[in-house]
Amino acid sequence: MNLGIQKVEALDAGHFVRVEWEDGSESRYPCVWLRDNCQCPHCFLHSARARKLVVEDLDVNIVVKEVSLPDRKTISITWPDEHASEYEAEWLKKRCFSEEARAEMREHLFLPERQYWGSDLQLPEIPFEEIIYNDESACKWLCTLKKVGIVLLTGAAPKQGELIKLGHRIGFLRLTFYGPTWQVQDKTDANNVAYTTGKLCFHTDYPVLQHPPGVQFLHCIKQTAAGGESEVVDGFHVANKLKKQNPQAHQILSSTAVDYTDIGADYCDFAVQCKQRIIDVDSRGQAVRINYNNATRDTVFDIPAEEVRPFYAALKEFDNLLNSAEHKFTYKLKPGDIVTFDNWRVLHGRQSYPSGSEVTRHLEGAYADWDVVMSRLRLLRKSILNRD
Ligand code: OGA
Ligand code: NM2
Ligand code: ZN
Ligand code: ZN
Repeated sequence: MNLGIQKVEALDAGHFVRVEWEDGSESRYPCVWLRDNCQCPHCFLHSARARKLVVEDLDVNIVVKEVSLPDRKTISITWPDEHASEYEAEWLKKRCFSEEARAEMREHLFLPERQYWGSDLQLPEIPFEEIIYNDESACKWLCTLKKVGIVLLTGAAPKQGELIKLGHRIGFLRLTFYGPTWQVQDKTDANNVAYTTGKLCFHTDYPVLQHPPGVQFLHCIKQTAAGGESEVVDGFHVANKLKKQNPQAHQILSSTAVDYTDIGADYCDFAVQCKQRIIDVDSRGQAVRINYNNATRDTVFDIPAEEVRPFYAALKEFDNLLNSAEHKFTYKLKPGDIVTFDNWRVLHGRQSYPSGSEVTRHLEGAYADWDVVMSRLRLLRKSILNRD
């Protein structure tokens, strides 16, 4: 693990430093990067783990004046202006520029591994108590949430307030216009279709926000006897299927900016507008976020008239795939269940249920940002690994 260095030399007229490790492998570091990342107190503020050196003071053509190996765990560089830098072997090894080393670091930092699923989903379950009191369980919860996109927490108290506890466990919840947490139940003059007894087709929450919530929690407090079943579908898996089946439809949905609107009052009054692509893709065309709520899709549609019908045709194709028996998974929440899911990836819906004068169904909901969730995951993983 803690590999030492057996040789160090300057290469390419001093533009690179080559490190030879004790196992015979090598790493090459560009000098401009080494100078930029000098760890001395003049260049780096250790209390903040942050760079003090400014780009203005960085010479992009810098070369080393002298490089040496005072011991097998450190390399020493003197720069042309006599500034001196030291770099530790372990620190350098982690930052090696080889394809493999960068892939390893990328995986460590971002856990990009994904398990796609369809109707065969084995909904992962963990007791709520365990993730609150046990770091291994909390880490397992968040890793699975990242990899699979959905985890059911069981055995929470069937009363409001459990999601506040979950918020404290990760750090903090995401406040929106619907409040810090929100009550999904039949309401008179509902300010959102979710607050009725009607069916909710597959959707992601809140595409009307520029940065939609990454993670959603739904805590079942009361469940109706008839109806009210939940449905989920893996949006990334279906987006891949659509790309294979109908590349043109995928192209339209990943390039058309769709208008969303949400106007009303709740936590405070609001008039939110946003443009989102229904399938948001990265530079390689891989889906990174689904932004789809048919209820809040605006009547305003800011595209040329000729493009409208092809858009609807593409949307219908995607919607059909989402709803196919092969892709969707159906379950019914019980009081005390908290479903936690990736709101950028997993689309969710619910069956309608009978309306009446009494409240027969009540979920408490909340959002969190992926930044907060991933931050907690990294910290939990670190504390678990360093324990023994
Ligand atoms: C929502 C929602 C699901 C449910 O409130 O956005 O999707 O089961 N609710 O009521
Ligand atoms: N609620 C559940 O995009 C949406 O309007 C999703 C949000 C009302 C907080 C519903
Ligand atoms: Zn320095
Ligand atoms: Zn929803």
